[in-house]
Amino acid sequence: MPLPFSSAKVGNFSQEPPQLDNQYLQDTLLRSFLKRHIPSDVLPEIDADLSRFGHRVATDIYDLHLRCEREPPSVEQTNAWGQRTDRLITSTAWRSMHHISAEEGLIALAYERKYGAHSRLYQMAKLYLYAPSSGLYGCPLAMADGAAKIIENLDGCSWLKERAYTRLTSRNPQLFWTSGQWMTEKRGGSDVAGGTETVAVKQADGSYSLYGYKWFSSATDADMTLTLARVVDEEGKTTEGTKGLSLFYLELRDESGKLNNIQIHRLKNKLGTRQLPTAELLLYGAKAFKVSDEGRGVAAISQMLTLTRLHNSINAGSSMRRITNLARDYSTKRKAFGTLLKNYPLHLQTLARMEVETRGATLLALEVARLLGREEVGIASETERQLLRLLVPVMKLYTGKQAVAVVSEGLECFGGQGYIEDTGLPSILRDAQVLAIWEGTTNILSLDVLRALAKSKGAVLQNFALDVSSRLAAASSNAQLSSPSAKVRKAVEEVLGFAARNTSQLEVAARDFSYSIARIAVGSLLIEHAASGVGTSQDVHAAQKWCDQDLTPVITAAEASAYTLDSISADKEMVFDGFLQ
Ligand code: UCC
Ligand code: FAD
Repeated sequence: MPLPFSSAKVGNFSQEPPQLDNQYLQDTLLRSFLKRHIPSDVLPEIDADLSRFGHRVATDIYDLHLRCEREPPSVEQTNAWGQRTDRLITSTAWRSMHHISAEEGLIALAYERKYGAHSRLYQMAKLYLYAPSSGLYGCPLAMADGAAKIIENLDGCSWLKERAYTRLTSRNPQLFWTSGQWMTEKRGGSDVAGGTETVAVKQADGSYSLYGYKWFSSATDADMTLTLARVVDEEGKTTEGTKGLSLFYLELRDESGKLNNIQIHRLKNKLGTRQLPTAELLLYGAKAFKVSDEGRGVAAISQMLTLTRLHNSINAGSSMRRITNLARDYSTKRKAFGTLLKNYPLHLQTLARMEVETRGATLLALEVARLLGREEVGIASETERQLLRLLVPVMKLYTGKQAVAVVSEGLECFGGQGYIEDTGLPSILRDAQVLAIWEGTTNILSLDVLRALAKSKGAVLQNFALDVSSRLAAASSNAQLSSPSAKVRKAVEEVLGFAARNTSQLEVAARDFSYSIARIAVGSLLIEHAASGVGTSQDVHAAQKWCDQDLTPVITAAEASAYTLDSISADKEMVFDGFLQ
């Protein structure tokens, strides 16, 4: 006799979900890069810390990360009596990230310099593990790091070093501060000089009162910020353009938590990074202190940009790593047409392409971290300093875009599940999309590459070519790497030749040119790594595959004629074809 009740039938099958294992122990590239560069007497200590942390980012920290996404911040502008409160409400998970960041020394590691030039690389390796489990807390950390860098290098200003630098670099969660970076206003975030309307009025005590509207301010729960404004002179006038901008330090709240003449106008309603409170802020007399020479604001904040752009690329590489690891694991659990996905050569090829892109982006970011570490302790050569200046925008523009492509491909590896919110997968793509936009868009960074070229009067390109050549020389005795090396050499010749022949077209070619530099840089790094003492047959394969699939420099793929006035005019006709206004 049938039972009167039964539970709904949903079938007997349920898919085993993808699993996160220790993210450090799984990461052969990260580990071998550290082994290659960190002296053997200190490596075990660093290795032990990263192994422990690699487990945390897959367990307790990952749980907090998911909670940050589920419990986004909000703002209470007024209380029940209509009084203005501007109270920013963040989740306990988000606030736990603050504690973890301090305790794990995620900023401190770089400034304690316990491991000299290797300290920066160690910090970035740790952030690489943290980023995809950080609930976007990597964003305030990036800005805190950039602010610490600026303050550390200030001439004098001992009060600020005492007050802010010690907190930004503290391991004590109660003392630890994060920073904002307010550059963007309504008129412009790329053209900061054209966009900044904020003015600074000098006060009798030497401080300034800032009046303006900051259009994007991420991590509004930060303790301090660095921002740009125009000093009002005695006649009440300001100077237009870059020369009118100075850099200011301000604290967001006083000891009692009251905002410093700042109103949180609204929180941005964003595609991704929803864990992160990004606000529009009205400054109506915020008390601030000038920390650059007058008119040197952009040059002064560019040190911060170097740091935040490196964080951006570390995030880009690690989001690619995260999705690739998850997709790889899933391929061992999901069956289609009677067998596991990993058994299909076509699926494996997709994973392999993602893997190569991930390795390339990661290697480029780690190399920049290594160079920065050398620069910070004063042992970088002039060539290395120039290389760093060139590679920062190249790295940021390339890895930001690749992250979107690889993460998008990664979601497809899960089929329909890749599109389902509570798998935790779609947010990886949403959050990756911002990596190409903030901290300078792809085009703006391409133009920054040209700025670096101009500043060095072209010497940086020659140094880049020499650097590539010396990396390839290390692979000369490895027959398996001779064909990839030849491809890189040819690409260098073509790209440098193009730059020399087409100086007047470089602005239009800037993006393709920068991509070409990125591809050559990554190719040479993969080859060098494969040829080094830590290189494995997988590293050799990755170098070969990169040079086959990615190396063709964009700049030579398109004819130089693509950048002429005629071609631009034809592009314009086509783009505006049918445009009605
Ligand atoms: O988006 C933002 C925060 C997001 C949250 C944080 C995320 C961190 C990652 C975390 C991952 C989870 S903050 C906003 C970021 N905004 C930008 O990146 C601005 C984009 N625009 C640019 O970068 C432009 O190129 C500007 C604003 C720098 C261009 O301004 P100007 O006024 O045209 O600049 P000039 O006149 O060319 O340069 C002024 C001075 C020069 O120095 P001098 O006078 O000594 O010759 C330049 O050489 O600044 C110097 N300079 C630089 N120096 C300019 N850019 C650089 C640079 N990149 N490095 C060194
Ligand atoms: P625009 O400058 O208007 O650019 C629009 C388009 O034009 C872009 O594609 C750009 O590449 C292109 N373009 C512009 N000029 C040129 C040119 N000369 N040649 C070719 N192409 C060009 N900013 C802060 O200061 N602090 C923050 O904390 C912060 N947080 C952010 C958080 C999020 C989630 C987002 C999305 C943005 C944040 N920003 C922040 C702002 C961000 O830095 C800017 O949005 C970004 O720099 C671009 O500026 P814009 O929006 O004014 O774009």
